Amino acid sequence: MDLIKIFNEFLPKEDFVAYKRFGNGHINSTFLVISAKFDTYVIQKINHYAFKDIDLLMNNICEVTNHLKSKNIESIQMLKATNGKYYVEEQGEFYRMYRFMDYTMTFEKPEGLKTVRNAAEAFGRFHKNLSDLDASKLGETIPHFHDTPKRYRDLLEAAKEDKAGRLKNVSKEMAKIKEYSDKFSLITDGLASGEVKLHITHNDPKINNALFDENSREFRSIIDLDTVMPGSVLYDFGDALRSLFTGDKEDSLDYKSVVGDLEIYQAYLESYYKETSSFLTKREKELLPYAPFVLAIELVMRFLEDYLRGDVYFGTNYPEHNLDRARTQLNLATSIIENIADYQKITDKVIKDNNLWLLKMLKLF
Ligand code: GN1
Ligand code: MG
Repeated sequence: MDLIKIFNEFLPKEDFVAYKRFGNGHINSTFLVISAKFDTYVIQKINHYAFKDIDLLMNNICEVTNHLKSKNIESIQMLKATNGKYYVEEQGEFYRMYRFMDYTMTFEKPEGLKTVRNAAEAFGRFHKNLSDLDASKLGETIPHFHDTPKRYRDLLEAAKEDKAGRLKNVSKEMAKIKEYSDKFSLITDGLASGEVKLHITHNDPKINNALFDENSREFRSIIDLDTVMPGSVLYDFGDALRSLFTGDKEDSLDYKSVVGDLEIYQAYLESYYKETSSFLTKREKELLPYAPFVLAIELVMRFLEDYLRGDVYFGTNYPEHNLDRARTQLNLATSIIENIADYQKITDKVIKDNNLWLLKMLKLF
């Protein structure tokens, strides 16, 4: 890969000085680049095994960033290359580039409840700000991305094929997942019946996909927009919490150390609900406590499927990496569902308090 050449296809008149590998994503390869003018850029090699249609992918991203820009909301902006596109092709690989947002940082785990609240507000506003973007302008970059019942069928298929000869190592996990199968379609059934609405959602709202100001720790922008497409806000709500509960322990070998945290749940819900209560449907509100479980068990299936297929999708550092990730998320999913009554209680209270506050405000008028 010739990064200098790629850089100059976006900025023919600027000089490239240095680069380093950057970020902790499992899908794309990311590089931080500095130019002779001391401007910093991000170059990403797009994983086209995961993203089959690069034009559709880049079109989605530009629709979203332009929409945010039109509302004066700070966000990353893709650069146009000399070929007139927002990506270049180099030896069968696809690259894109954008200006790094100076003085920003990401968290791999929350720095206390303040980060949790900031992230919740950020993703809640993201949903709100994109709610008037015409969804028909966006395509599905990965079809059925959060279709949990389909993810389960894919897992069973991978188990049947057992391409990597690893099924023998995962019988306990397969049995445990099966126990939960009556809950896989909670969100997709809602979408099918219309009780859960389609929105433009992020679909990968890991805590490290939000940029924060280095000094104030305030939220600046949401990144990693590859999976922004029509979906349910419950996907984002559930996955953000799954990621906050997991923190930087997604690869932990101490599986049992990864469990749900009711304090984090409450803080996230309080801030998220303030931003979104006006458009959440009755069914969406009912499903809030279940969403982190559904997204955690779905990720168990995805890691396990990849393990059974021989590690073709997620980047791995050692042979059992996907299995360890699956076990960690399985412990998390189990801990959430075993305590679902507590998640429910907190949800009821947050919704009730919000309603009371609204009533109080109404009385003032
Ligand atoms: C991938 O790119 P990254 O690491 O932020 C994955 C997510 C998973 C996550 C698990 C496109 O996200 O869906 O939740 O790994 N993204 C894609 O860490 O599959
Ligand atoms: Mg990422």
